[in-house]
Order: sequence, then structure tokens, then C-alpha cells
Amino acid sequence: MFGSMKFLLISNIVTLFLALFLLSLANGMEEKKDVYIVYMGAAAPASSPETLTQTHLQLLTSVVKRQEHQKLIHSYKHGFSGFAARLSKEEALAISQNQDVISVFVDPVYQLHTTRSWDFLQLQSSLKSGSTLRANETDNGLFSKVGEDTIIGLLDTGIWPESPSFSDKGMRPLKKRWNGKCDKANDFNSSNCNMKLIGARSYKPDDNPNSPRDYDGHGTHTSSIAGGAAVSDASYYGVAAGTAKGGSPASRIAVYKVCGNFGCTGSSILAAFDDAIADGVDVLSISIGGYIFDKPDFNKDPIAIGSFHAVEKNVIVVCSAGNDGPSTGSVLNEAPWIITVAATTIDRKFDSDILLLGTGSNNKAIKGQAINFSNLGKSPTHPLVYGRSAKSNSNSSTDQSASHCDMQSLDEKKIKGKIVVCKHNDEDIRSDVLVELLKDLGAIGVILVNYQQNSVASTYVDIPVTEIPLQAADELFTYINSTKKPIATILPTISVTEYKPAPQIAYFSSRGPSSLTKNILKPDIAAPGVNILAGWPLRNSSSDIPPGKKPSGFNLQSGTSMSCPHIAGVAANIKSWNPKWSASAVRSAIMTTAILMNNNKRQLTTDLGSTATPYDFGAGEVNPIAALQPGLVYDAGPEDYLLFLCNYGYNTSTIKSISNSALVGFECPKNSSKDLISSLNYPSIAISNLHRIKKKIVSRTLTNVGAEEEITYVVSVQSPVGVDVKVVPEKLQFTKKSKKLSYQVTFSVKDSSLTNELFGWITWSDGKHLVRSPYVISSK
Ligand SMILES: *[C@@H]1O[C@H](CO)[C@@H](O)[C@H](O)[C@H]1NC(C)=O
Ligand SMILES: *[C@@H]1O[C@H](CO)[C@@H](O)[C@H](O)[C@H]1NC(C)=O
Ligand SMILES: *[C@@H]1O[C@H](CO)[C@@H](O)[C@H](O)[C@H]1NC(C)=O
Ligand SMILES: *[C@@H]1O[C@H](CO)[C@@H](O)[C@H](O)[C@H]1NC(C)=O
Ligand SMILES: *[C@@H]1O[C@H](CO)[C@@H](O)[C@H](O)[C@H]1NC(C)=O
Ligand SMILES: *[C@@H]1O[C@H](CO)[C@@H](O)[C@H](O)[C@H]1NC(C)=O
Ligand SMILES: *[C@@H]1O[C@H](CO)[C@@H](O)[C@H](O)[C@H]1NC(C)=O
Ligand SMILES: CC(=O)N[C@H]1CO[C@H](CO)[C@@H](O)[C@@H]1O
Repeated sequence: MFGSMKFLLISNIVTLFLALFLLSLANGMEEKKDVYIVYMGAAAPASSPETLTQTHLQLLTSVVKRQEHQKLIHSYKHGFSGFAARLSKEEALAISQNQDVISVFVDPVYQLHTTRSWDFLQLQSSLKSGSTLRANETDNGLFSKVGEDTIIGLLDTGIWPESPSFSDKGMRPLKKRWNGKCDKANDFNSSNCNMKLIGARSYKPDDNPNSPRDYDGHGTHTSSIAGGAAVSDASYYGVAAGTAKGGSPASRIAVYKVCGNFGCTGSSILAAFDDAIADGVDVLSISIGGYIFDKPDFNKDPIAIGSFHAVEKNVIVVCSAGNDGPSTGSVLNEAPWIITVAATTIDRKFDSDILLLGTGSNNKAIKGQAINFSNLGKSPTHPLVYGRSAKSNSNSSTDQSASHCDMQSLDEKKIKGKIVVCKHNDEDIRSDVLVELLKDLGAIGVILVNYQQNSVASTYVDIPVTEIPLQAADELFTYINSTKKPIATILPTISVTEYKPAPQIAYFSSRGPSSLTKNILKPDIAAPGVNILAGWPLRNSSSDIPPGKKPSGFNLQSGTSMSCPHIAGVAANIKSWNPKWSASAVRSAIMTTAILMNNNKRQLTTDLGSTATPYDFGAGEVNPIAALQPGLVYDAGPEDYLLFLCNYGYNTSTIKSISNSALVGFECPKNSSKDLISSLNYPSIAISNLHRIKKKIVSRTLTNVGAEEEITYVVSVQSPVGVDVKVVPEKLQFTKKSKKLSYQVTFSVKDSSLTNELFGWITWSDGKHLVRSPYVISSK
């Protein structure tokens, strides 16, 4: 009796709320409904896409009663099951109770995170490659033959199909099965696709029209880095002139537009994964990520979910690590089934130097960096003024704000017709906005004094601008102090090539460790991501075209967004060279052959000058040639990732619904624990908590993929002070029968007072190949 009374009471309350709710609707206060993603795991093997959509609609209508809201925004039905729909909080909660549902979460908005880069990588490869390859394989012709039947898919802002990077001249029709298509829109139709660009789809990102055409530039740039055809005489208005070509110039490209003016919605990202898996892409390149604060778990992150199902179908997924460096723990897209890419500089710099003129200046030149379109001559007619000396009388203006040229802190009269010197740091307004404001006040040039060393050369099209680091600014300030009428000029940009040292880790590149799993080392690999020249929309837009000039068709961009498609191109080449390899074998080849030295034959450093570690670059800088012949690989399949999920903390029933590869009898081992994550057969090793557990044993299995079946590899170990690292056995003898061999590594603490992270390397060699893995030991 009590029971039913309680029930009645509750339902009365519900009715009351409902009444209030209807009242509020009547008052025009529509209840807030967000787009939610309902993730339902693997599609049952026998179910057709139509029945899946039917199931999604049934689930939606069982909870959402008002007919106008019973709409699926997306139904995921090829690669996995789920949908996106507009729901209230209560409806989302109700749907999450359904036993077939794994997770329900508000549709997140993710953000978007280029000719000498390939030549530079090839130069580096011959300098210090992991293996000794024959000279004829290092010539530039190599990549023009590789990749013809490999398809690289990109989730991005779309594509500008008329760019010469996407010409299919000389290409043959694709031989394999392809289910993709070219979406039709006002500004796009099937004749925009060709034998190079074989697919273009759009997922209603916020901008109009819903078309695969790229009105941003990012997608055109990344696509041409990954698989663009070679275009000679490419340059950005004469800067960085040379041949622009993609990493895998023979590969085919398929673009999936998921980002618009306001970012990239998770629901669109999942829809693109769903289609790309069904279309038949081989490699996916995703230069998009969430935010480091409030990072979702793997089952609520659209990129982790989509890539899991892609990798289950043996699609290689490559993602950018993010641009939130140099703070530690900032790496994104860190699921172990993803290849996570950090950014490095290349051996090219863009110098726009400052020439000090007039008495007391000794005509000194100060090195600056930027891409300018300077029209200031060398004649000494340009007065120089430091923001602080041009302070306005307004009482909100301080020395501090004026030295940073903050809005309204400068006196217009004091800067008109002058080159203005401003300090600038990350908290200030964006430098291009600041320059625009100063130009409007009458400044004829700007010198930005950056608090942080900055390897990125920004482009300024309005007035001449250059940037110098604070450490190099003393000379400038001394000169300004020394004379009543300081004068100077900003010289036109020159490209400096063969710059040393390079590569360096770019300051913006996101760093390890992964905040989700310290027992997987992330990022995995580093690739060029600073001042990369690549294709750009041939479209009139004010921001990147200097006044009076035509669109260039090429642009220089920086970010891990640019690094990611470099690795996608390398992965496509490896895949076409070795079509039977798993996604993890391809990753292993990329990682174990990476380069650890710069062009000064020294250890890699960051662009701030400090020694770089695997938390910065993973296994090192990619070596595109050595990666084709790694000798041995660390292989892993979907089952290994399921075991990872067990150890990470998901239970058997959740994992069974996430994955079709969970066989009928799949059970998470009883001893599943976070510590066992380290034993995933990954090409790197990460151990946490060693100072507590004192000793830790992990195992790895190597597969011989070299030309010789009978071959012996011997190990060498580089270990840090304070830790003992032992590998057993020290010799692996591969034969025709034993292609796979395992070894164990024992890590033991010798000095327990050590804190922080320690790094080392385990390298297997047969005299020809070097198969190298980084490891990290963290005290916590
Ligand atoms: C490179 O040269 C070797 C030996 O001359 C030959 O066996 C091999 O096929 C060549 N490789 C390529 C890619 O031409
Ligand atoms: C496709 O677009 C091109 C150029 O935008 C146009 O010339 C052509 O007529 C269009 N074809 C169709 C079938 O709409
Ligand atoms: C200075 O500040 C006072 C109040 O803090 C304000 O009333 C006044 O208008 C300001 N003067 C100027 C010139 O901005
Ligand atoms: C320039 O002068 C200012 C104030 O007069 C002083 O604070 C600053 O340290 C001087 N800078 C240099 C580099 O001499
Ligand atoms: C771009 O602008 C130029 C003049 O500034 C004009 O001649 C040309 O037609 C424009 N092109 C497009 C595609 O709008
Ligand atoms: C598995 O985990 C999910 C999500 O945490 C939970 O809802 C479910 O009850 C668990 N199942 C079992 C059998 O423990
Ligand atoms: C965990 O359990 C499995 C069997 O379920 C066993 O094969 C494995 O050796 C165990 N691992 C450890 C580290 O105890
Ligand atoms: C990149 C670029 O256009 N640089 C220009 C800078 O200004 C000088 C002088 O006007 C030009 O000659 C350069 O081409």
C-alpha cells in the first residue's frame, strides 16, 4: 500500500511539473533542447542501415512525444549505431536508460587545430635514417609511384576542387571498390570530382550553403599536404617558392566537410566517420580536436568513438595532437587506436629584419620574423616610437597598457606616420587585430616584441610588421632610449632555407602525458607543422590577400593541423607498399623508424632551445622512407584494444556492445587493471607509479615483416640513471616458422628518491634495420 502511495505521489509531482512545463510553453518559454548524440555501439552484424534507422526512430519516438521534435539529425548506421537528435535534458536521461544505449551526451563543438616540408624530410632521412636503405630508394621519384590505390579521407572544412593540387592529370581510374560520392550543391557538383578527388560530402555544418566547397581554406590546405599532386612554381606571393606536393601525391582524396564558421560539431564528425568507413577509405586524417579542460571519456568523444570503429575495419586514423603546448598534459586525441601527431619546425625561416638607422644606430640589423609585404624603402625616413612613449592622457592608460599598445592607451598624434613598437603576449588581443587597429590610427609599421619565442611567421598584408622575441629586444630599446629621433625600417621578407637547427618541436604543439591514460605514451610521432606551404582557395577574401593582388592559390599555415596530414600521407604510402598490414603495423613502422637528430647532428630540441623528450615528439620526427621498410612491427588488433578498455575500466557488457570484434565468449580478465594498460602491444612503453610499485614487467611481441625470413635481431637499451631496465631475451631469432617473437622488459627502481619522468630507448637491430621504441617512467 505504501508502495503504491509513494508511486502516486511521485506521479502527482510529475504531473505538477508537466502542468508547469505546459504553462511555461504556453507562455512562449520553449524548453531548452540541445542536440544530443546517442551512441549505441557496434551495429548488429545482420542489421541493414534501414532497420537501424528504424530502430533509432523508434527509440526517439518512445521518449519524445511532440511530433515536430521526432526528427533524427543524423542516423549512424554503417560503421556503428547511434543518432543525433534535439532533446531536453529529461529526454536525454530517459534515452540513456535504454539497455542498447552506451552513452548520451550533448553534441560538442570541436575546433580546427606548407613545399619544402617533404624535401626537408627526405633530406633528413638520408642524413640519419633508422635503416640503411639503398640509394635508389631515396630519390624523389619514389613517392610518385606509391599510393595509386590508396584513398585518404579528410574530416575538415571541405575542399576547393579547382586548386591545381587536385588535378588528376596522368592518373588512372581507381581499380578498387569505392562507395563514396560527390555531393551536389549550388557551388559544387560531380564534375568537381575527378580521379584525384574521388569523394566530397558535406554534413550541414553551420554555414550556408551545405556544400563540400571550402570557404575557410583549412581543408584545402590539409588535403593538399596529405595527397596533393605536385605543382611546380608554387609560392605565396613569391615567398617559399618551389614545388608543392603532397606526402602521397598518387593517392586519392575524399573530403568530408564537418566544420563550418563556428567549428566542427561532434554529430557531424560521427556522421562523416560513419560514411567514410562505408565508402572504403584506407586512411583518415583529422586535424580537429576538443578542449583540454573538461575532456570527455573515450565513450563520449566523437573522435575516439568514430576512430575506434574505423580501426576495427582496419582504416588507419591519424589525428593532430592539438595546439595547447607547451604546457604538459595538453595532448588531445590520445586513444591508443589513433596515431597522434605533434608539430615540428622545418629548416626554413621567414626573416623580416629591422634596420636601425640614424645617429647612434650603427645601421644595425635586428633579426625579425614575419611574412611582410613591406613597401618601406631603406631610406631613413621612418620614425620609430615605443608604445609606452606614446601613452595617451586617458586615465585608463598605464605604462603597462601603453607598452602593449592596448586599445585606447595610445595617443593617435604620437604614432601617426611612425613604426610602432609594442610588447605582445598571449593574453593580449590577437596580433593581426592589434595591427589592424594601429593601422587605423595611422601607424605605418609595427614591431611586435613577443614574450615567447615564436617559430611561426605570421602573415600581415596591410602594413609591414615584424616580430622579435623579448630576449632580442634590448638592442632595439637601447637605441630608442639613446636618441630623440629614432628611425628605422622593416626590410622585405626573405626565406632562409637550410636553417639550423631543425627540426625543433614547435612551442604550440601539445605535450604528453595523456591525462586519460598515463600508461600509453602520447603523442606518437612528430611531423612538420610550422609555416607549411600548401593549396588554398582561389577566392577573393581580404584577410590573406595583399591589397591589389589576386588570390594566390597557396598559403602558409602552421599548427598540428598541418602535421597530421603529413603522417596521413606517409601512412598511405606504407599501406600501398604493404596492403595487408594492419593499422597498428603501419603506426609501428612510422614510430620505430623515426629520427631523433636535427640537422646539426644533435638531439632534437624544442624551439625554446631545451632538450626535447618523448612527451614532446613521441618516437621522434617521421622518416617517410625508412617507414616503408621497418624490418619488424608491433602489431595489435581490435581484441587488444578491447583488453585495453577492460584495463581502462569498462565492463564486459559495455565492451560487448561497443564492439563487434568482441567474440561470443569475450570476458574482461578478472585481473584487469590500469597497470596492465602498459602491456598493450604498442610501439612505445609508458609506466606510471614505478616509485610505488618498485618493479614492473611488461611484454611486447614483434613480427618480422622484413625481406629475410631467417634473421636475428639483437637488443640495445638506453636507460636513465636510477632505474634498471632489463630485456629478456636479448636476441630474437626469427625463422620461417616463428615470425612473431616476444620479449619482456623489467623496470626496477634503484634510486627511489628520483621524481618526475625518466625516458629511455629500447632498440632492436639486425645490422640493417633499427627498430626503436621510446619508454617513459613516471613517478606518479
Ligand atoms: C634499387 O636497386 C636495387 C639493386 O640495384 C634493386 O634491386 C631495387 O629493385 C631498386 N629499387 C627500386 C625502388 O628501384
Ligand atoms: C557543374 O558545375 C560546373 C561549374 O561550376 C558547371 O559548368 C556545370 O554545368 C555543372 N554541371 C551540372 C550537371 O550541374
Ligand atoms: C577618469 O576617471 C573618472 C572616474 O574614475 C571618470 O569620471 C573620468 O571621466 C575619467 N576621465 C577620463 C579623461 O577618461
Ligand atoms: C629605456 O628607458 C626606460 C625608461 O627611461 C628604462 O626603463 C629602460 O630600462 C631602458 N631600456 C634599455 C634597454 O636601456
Ligand atoms: C576578385 O576581385 C577582382 C578585383 O578585385 C575581380 O576582378 C574578380 O572578378 C574577383 N573574383 C571573384 C571570383 O570574385
Ligand atoms: C557496466 O557498466 C555500465 C556503465 O558504467 C553500467 O551501467 C552497467 O550496469 C555495468 N554492467 C555490469 C554487468 O556491471
Ligand atoms: C591476468 O589474467 C589472465 C587470465 O585471465 C592471465 O593470462 C594473465 O597472465 C594475468 N596477468 C597478470 C599480470 O596477472
Ligand atoms: C612577400 C613580399 O611580398 N615581400 C615584399 C616586401 O616588400 C618588398 C618591397 O616592397 C617587396 O619587394 C617584397 O616582394
